[in-house]
Amino acid sequence: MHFTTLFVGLAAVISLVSASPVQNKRALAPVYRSCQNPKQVAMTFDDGAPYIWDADLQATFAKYKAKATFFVNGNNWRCIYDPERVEGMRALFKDGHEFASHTWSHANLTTLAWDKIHSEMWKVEEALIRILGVNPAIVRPPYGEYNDLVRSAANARNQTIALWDFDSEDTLGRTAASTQALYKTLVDKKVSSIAALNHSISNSTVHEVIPYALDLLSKAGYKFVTASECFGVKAYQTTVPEVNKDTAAWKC
Ligand SMILES: *[C@@H]1O[C@H](CO)[C@@H](O)[C@H](O)[C@H]1NC(C)=O
Ligand SMILES: *[C@@H]1O[C@H](CO)[C@@H](O)[C@H](O)[C@H]1NC(C)=O
Ligand SMILES: *[C@@H]1O[C@H](CO)[C@@H](O)[C@H](O)[C@H]1NC(C)=O
Ligand SMILES: CC(=O)N[C@H]1CO[C@H](CO)[C@@H](O)[C@@H]1O
Ligand SMILES: [Zn+2]
Repeated sequence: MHFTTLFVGLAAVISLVSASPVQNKRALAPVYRSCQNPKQVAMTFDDGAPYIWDADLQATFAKYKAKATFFVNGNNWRCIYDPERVEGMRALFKDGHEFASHTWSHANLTTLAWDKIHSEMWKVEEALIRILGVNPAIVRPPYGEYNDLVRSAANARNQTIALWDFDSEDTLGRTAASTQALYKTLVDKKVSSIAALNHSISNSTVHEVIPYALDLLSKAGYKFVTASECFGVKAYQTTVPEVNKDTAAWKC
């Protein structure tokens, strides 16, 4: 019995040692789906942010002293360089909300070649550096679709991949009431922690579901955390002074 355990243990050590040079050749970014600690909830918003309801979302979160995370696209529902969107993002950022990459145009990264993946990733990083002065350390691939090429591209860019473990399904044509019911079921199940996916481009998400969900979750004793706190990673690789200068180049 002891020999078996020892043997398995040794075998594991040996395979770790021999696997590491191979891994280094083409290291893959880690993929996170769930918070590291119990009673945490990360409310994350994709696709919009910037979108037209950001200020309303900001006010709702302020009521609960809660922080959200925005996985932004550069050019999806709106252009990230639209002056109103720039202003909205800066206001959220100043309030302590977190920003991460959702890539430039919401393409399915698993269909793209290496260079195109990098360009989808870089263009939105450049926008966040220009607008907020931060280079994100977290990327969420559109549709949650990734393969090893995407993981190695993220790793080469010093980024981790963040997914979710609760989909509020607000893009699937649900009514606000049925999305609220999904949150209710989740809280009733007393799940340990929650990394929730929502879409800030949905009117009913922003105005009906989120106020309900924040109330429910805070009463159930969950602590609202950003994606980086939830997954236990850094939010940003570097922070640089805001680069507000040459805005003529800020185009979608
Ligand atoms: C993304 O592309 C892969 C590979 O072609 C495909 O299997 C998958 O269904 C696509 N996902 C979406 C959401 O379009
Ligand atoms: C958004 O939803 C609210 C109700 O929650 C409604 O009053 C408003 O007209 C909607 N706005 C748009 C642009 O659909
Ligand atoms: C990589 O990102 C981390 C934060 O996640 C940062 O501390 C580190 O400086 C970055 N490394 C490089 C080479 O940019
Ligand atoms: C815009 C977007 O990413 N929509 C996705 C949201 O999540 C649902 C469920 O995972 C997907 O079906 C949508 O494509
Ligand atoms: Zn998306």
